[in-house]
Amino acid sequence: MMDRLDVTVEDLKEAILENIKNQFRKTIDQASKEQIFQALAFAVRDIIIDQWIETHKTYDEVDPKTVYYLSMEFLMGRALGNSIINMKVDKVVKEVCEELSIDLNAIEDMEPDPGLGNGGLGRLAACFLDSLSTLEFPAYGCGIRYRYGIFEQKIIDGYQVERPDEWLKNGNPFEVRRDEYGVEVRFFGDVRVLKTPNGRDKFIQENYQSVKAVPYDIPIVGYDNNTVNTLRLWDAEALVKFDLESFDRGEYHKAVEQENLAKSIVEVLYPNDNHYRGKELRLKQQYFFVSATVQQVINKFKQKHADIHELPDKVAFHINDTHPSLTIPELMRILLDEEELEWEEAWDITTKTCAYTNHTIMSEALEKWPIELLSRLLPRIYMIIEEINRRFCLSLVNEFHLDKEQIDKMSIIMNGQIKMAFMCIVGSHCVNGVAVLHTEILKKEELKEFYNIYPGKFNNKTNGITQRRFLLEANPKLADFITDLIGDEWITSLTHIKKLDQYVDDEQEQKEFMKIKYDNKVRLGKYIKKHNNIEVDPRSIFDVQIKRLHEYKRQLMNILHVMYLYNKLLENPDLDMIPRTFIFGAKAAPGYTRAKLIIKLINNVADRINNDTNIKNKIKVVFIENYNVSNAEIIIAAADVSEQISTASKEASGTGNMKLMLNGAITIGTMDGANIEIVEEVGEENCFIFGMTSEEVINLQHENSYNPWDIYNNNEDIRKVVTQLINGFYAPDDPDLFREIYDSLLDGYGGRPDPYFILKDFDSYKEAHKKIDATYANQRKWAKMAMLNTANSGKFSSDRTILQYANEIWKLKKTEVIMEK
Ligand code: 26Y
Repeated sequence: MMDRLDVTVEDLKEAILENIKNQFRKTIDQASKEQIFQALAFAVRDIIIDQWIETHKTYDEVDPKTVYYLSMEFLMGRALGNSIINMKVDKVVKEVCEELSIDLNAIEDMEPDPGLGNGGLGRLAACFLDSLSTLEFPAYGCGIRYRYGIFEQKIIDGYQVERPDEWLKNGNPFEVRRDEYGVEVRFFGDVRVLKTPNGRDKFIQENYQSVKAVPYDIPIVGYDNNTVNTLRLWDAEALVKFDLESFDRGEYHKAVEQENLAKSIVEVLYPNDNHYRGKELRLKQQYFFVSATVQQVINKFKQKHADIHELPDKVAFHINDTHPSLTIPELMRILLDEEELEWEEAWDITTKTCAYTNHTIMSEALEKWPIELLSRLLPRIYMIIEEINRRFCLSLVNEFHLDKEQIDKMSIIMNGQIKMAFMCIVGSHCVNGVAVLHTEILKKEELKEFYNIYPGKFNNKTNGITQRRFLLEANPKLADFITDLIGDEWITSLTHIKKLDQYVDDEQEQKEFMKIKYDNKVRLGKYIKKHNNIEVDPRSIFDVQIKRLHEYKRQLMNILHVMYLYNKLLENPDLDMIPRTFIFGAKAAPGYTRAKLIIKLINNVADRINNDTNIKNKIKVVFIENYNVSNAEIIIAAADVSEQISTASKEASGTGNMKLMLNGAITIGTMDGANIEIVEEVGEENCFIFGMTSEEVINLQHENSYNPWDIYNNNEDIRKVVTQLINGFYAPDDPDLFREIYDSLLDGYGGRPDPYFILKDFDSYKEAHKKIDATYANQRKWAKMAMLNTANSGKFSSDRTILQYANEIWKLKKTEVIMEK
């Protein structure tokens, strides 16, 4: 067996120098940091390639069942550092860098952060790929090679400004174009029905427009094994090349049309998170990568297998939220129209092959495509969806004996719209939520009608995160500390981290743990000084809320509490409190005006407080520009407090909560999403829990009895803070700037009170913060609690999650890759 550690310092050094010479005609002293990055990245890729080839040779021989994880988003983060760690060549790379006087951190910073996702859903997909490779499961991630990922956020005068994310500007050393797997994807046109001699209808799409889908493969390196799976991102090209030949044949128009269609489809990631908009281009994107994936998988399957009925034994399609839901009718189309199966057999194969994960219960995030749009863009697919629905509704009558009212509620097609979540439930053998509470709400509230008829389909798979990126790579000091104490099994088996329990009362280890946190705070402090030009004190409590900006996540409640504390300090500058640094990182969807105004509010509050010398630096507020995976790694390692404060019932799971816990931050949170399971693991006494429960929220919603004005009138602290939104305190030049936020708290939702219950939860949030202050004053107690958080995070590894998916949904077998010498 060839060991990866066979990579020698000499070999790697030579590879880097050769790359610099051949690609840039330079010596290392002449090369720029960017060029050294390219040279190192290509050298690392060369090490990966042999294992990548061997992995697929093994898959070819063993022919194992493979999962295709279809997702519109993969929020991968940088590849170089992660590949180095997973290949276990980090020591060799460090030595080479020392010998060549390369500053590895500075070189790693040259890599653009591939941001092909918005937030939690996209990052989850990336963690899953890491775990699939590490656990040696055969898998592909399938998505879109967007030219532009999530926008780059600039803060100008306190406002969010979006800039294009040109992540491919200097090429991508980690991708390989695979021309030979290109397939055609068709849009628009009409469907002609032909009667064949055997009486079967044949469906022919005519007058369509098409594009060519071409895959780019990116290696996903497993940790300390030989498995390298593939993230396959589809690019679009014109099928008819814009050349003289077609020009001569008068196909000029067609060529231009195809070019435009192709270019537009893969142009940009939609920056909306949890907010649906029925845009034609987004539907094109969805069908484009789904159709390319399904076609290519079927082609590959048929090269090895004569009987298409065996597809579910070899292939699992996983539908990550409804965005790739067209997998279901596309697979039906191929089985019916190309493989010429009967409906029943095609349906049996499709439902056995597909599984679906729901990531949200908020109605504004649910995809519903207008019939007019879908049937025009994808005429044959629409016919199939209609037939799926016709048969489904028929079964509701005949099998489940439901009445018309009940059927109307469940019909996939209703009021001119197609409800994609319903189609996913009907067309999959398995439907899962992403945390226990979320799954229970799906079963008992949002999807109860479906749960009643298909109870066996529903199950929970609590989310997880990869400890390799979010501890081993992001927090090397803590990782070494843990490994020195308990060994390194936690890297591939996170439950072992529980062994830290025996040290939580040990004063020496507590001090060491806190020293590491302090060092990480110094590191973040430098980042903040450089990017925000704000001095922060690493001895203050670093209180962190990092996630997409959304009203349900309640960044507004956090900043209102900061405003409240500031008022207390203005009244009494000697107020006894431990200095606090409030750190925010959040992108708002560009069209989400209120979310953007909350960013402006945070920045105005920051400006005023950070520059007020009267309060003796007791509070600092920092808004980190352009929150992404790379700066998350730095922030998470440095956090003392993890803000997980969504209105209970609204956050499906959350995964940032897990990353912060793993790194020894203590949660201030509501009983929502996976917070509930975090509390279960670490104990309520080691978190700061506050606020209404999901039951209370749901009841209050039903009763419709919430009156924020009562709170406003009876609570002086709250009244003062809320009034400061409209009296110019934070916007002297434009006192009405934040009026819309003021209205939203009191009666701004079209006359309905704030559905996120910010004022209702405010007092208990405030009390929880007081407890944080008191607890931190006792450093030994804090250290113990923080260490207990790390020690009890074992459940939240994506390895555990993926093992459950693989065993219970996909039925995959571990397929070990052995390298020939
Ligand atoms: C329809 C479209 C605009 C849309 C685009 C993105 C809808 C939803 C999304 C993204 C949703 C998302 O990120 N959901 C999050 O998924 C995480 C992983 O399961 C959860 O931890 C988190 O609670 C949930 O908000």
